[in-house]
Amino acid sequence: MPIVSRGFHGRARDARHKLPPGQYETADFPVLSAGPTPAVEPDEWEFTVRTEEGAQHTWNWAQFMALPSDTPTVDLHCVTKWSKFDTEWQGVSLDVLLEDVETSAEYTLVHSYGDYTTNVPLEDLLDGKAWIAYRHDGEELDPEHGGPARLLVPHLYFWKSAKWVRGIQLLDVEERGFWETIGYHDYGDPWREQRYQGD
Ligand SMILES: Nc1nc2c(c(=O)[nH]1)N[C@H]1C(S)=C(S)[C@@H](COP(=O)(O)O)O[C@H]1N2
Ligand SMILES: [Mo]
Repeated sequence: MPIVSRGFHGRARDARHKLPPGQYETADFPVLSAGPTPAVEPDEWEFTVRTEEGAQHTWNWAQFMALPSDTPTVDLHCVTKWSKFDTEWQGVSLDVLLEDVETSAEYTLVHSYGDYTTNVPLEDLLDGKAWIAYRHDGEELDPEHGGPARLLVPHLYFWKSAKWVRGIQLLDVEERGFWETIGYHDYGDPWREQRYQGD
């Protein structure tokens, strides 16, 4: 009988999870912010979708809370090489927020309070792939992790999941965000290890 280490079979999640190339698993939830945590109170929070034609759709916190929400459980993959499995969120699907928005744009630039930006193709925000999340692990989203609300787009490297999100700008021509401008990949697929421009 072959000798198989207990750990190999012992972890139920091995059946469901794989690590993208170059990543390691952590149980921690590291905080990675390029600047200070902006103080954004829900009663001053607004989320705006601006189309390539200049039309604006804005939700305040009460309107946003009244939208139907999902409770996705997802794996996170940060470009600094940590991955975290089975994180639990509550948020509004971008499908809901973009439902009545008329656009033929292919690109988006996501904007945060505090001026962080990141570019994501529109199709990567649709079809159940992205949320504006406002709860994590059964609690209100911690300000350090992006509260009151952050983008959650877990199939791309975690820098695409903009914390303190305040809006999405729809664009016909791609514009690079904060990290993409200084050398990180425009798309950022962890499974293809697209860390830097040219990967
Ligand atoms: N507004 C804003 N969003 C951001 C960042 C940031 O610096 N500012 N950092 C990104 C990076 S590089 C990562 S890995 C994740 C980290 O999220 P966390 O601090 O909740 O782990 O947020 C992303 N979203
Ligand atoms: Mo990151």
